[in-house]
Amino acid sequence: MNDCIFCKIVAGDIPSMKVYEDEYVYAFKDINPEAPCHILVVPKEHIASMDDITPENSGVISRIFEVIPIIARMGGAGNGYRVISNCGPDAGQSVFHLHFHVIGGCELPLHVFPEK
Ligand code: DGP
Repeated sequence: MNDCIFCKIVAGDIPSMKVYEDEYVYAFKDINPEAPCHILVVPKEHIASMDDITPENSGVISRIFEVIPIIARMGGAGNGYRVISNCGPDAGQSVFHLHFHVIGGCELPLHVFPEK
């Protein structure tokens, strides 16, 4: 995708703080971290969101979940972490290249709406 910021990061056209890379997966530090460990894990292939996972492209999703525990430990979240993928406008997805936030490195609030 010509205008996709994460495709450009995967290609090395935009710099990133790489944490992990293999043939199918790229992981890098979020530019706006919300915890001591905040890493984005993306398929190298452009998939816009979770809504666009199909039987043809889903192999990379299992690969992502195989390597997330390694990536979390590399990022300093060995004591626990959370994986989030925002999908669509109500979830606040701002970059339309599928990505999984791996967040940890501290004790995380249990609830999406902490005031509840
Ligand atoms: P989401 O709201 O789930 O679509 O999250 C997108 C995340 O991507 C957000 O936490 C900030 C991050 N981000 C956006 N642009 C860049 C960038 O150019 N570099 C890095 N490292 N992260 C970015």
